Amino acid sequence: MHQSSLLPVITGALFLASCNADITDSLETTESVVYEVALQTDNIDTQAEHHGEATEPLRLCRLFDIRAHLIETYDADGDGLLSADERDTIPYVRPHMRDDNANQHQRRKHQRHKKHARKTIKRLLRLYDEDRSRELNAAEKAELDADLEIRCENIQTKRLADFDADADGELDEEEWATLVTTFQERFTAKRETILAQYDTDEDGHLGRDERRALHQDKRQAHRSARQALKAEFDADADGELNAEEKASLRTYLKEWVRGEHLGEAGGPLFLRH
Ligand SMILES: [Ca+2]
Ligand SMILES: [Ca+2]
Ligand SMILES: [Ca+2]
Ligand SMILES: [Ca+2]
Repeated sequence: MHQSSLLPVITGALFLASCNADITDSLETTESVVYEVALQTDNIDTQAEHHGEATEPLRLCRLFDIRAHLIETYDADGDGLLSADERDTIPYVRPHMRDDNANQHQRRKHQRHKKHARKTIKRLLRLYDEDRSRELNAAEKAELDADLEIRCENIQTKRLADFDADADGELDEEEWATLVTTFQERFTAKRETILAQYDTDEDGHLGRDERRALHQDKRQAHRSARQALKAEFDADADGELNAEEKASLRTYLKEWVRGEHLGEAGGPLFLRH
């Protein structure tokens, strides 16, 4: 059994080594979904029906615990890993496809989400790939993992500040319920703002052209945010980032990963969702 499961891995590795792979390919699926969830913890943009499921990993900080929880809940074939298919069944990681006959709209949404998540993880990995080898070595990975745990601690501190009504240092069920309702309301409000702006035929959801307009604006927003960051770190104002300027930008972006700028405006859009 070990042989049969190792062979594709080895072939895969050789293949990747030979074709200048995308950095996300260097990451095993289980690992990448743990990172996705760890990044999400600040902002569970998910449908109301999945909030119950989504709040469980929200309580966890250590990547080890997130992983254990995900394996326990979603490892359908019990091999101790999450395959791409198993990952896609986690409702707060991917928009749910209700059944095998999911309609085209659901499928497209699912695909878009997947692409977006992959991009986010790619940016995250590249930020920690100090030697630009297109994969994270043990030291680089250790830094990322440690930063994500600090992120979670910072998020929990902020949550206590925001939701620990009786100030006993933890969130009881009632306080959790308030947190979840608040997140839900935020999600609904965000959805309404988007609809107000892009649902031009006012049928309550975004058709193809309407979505295209939304995505165009989003791309533009990402471009502007990147340009703004670049300008901010271009200390000698020569229009380029030299090695030193790049290094300080990376240091700053890592502060965002660690959740040291929660609730602030600006910063990298890929860490805001
Ligand atoms: Ca599995
Ligand atoms: Ca590396
Ligand atoms: Ca409390
Ligand atoms: Ca410069």
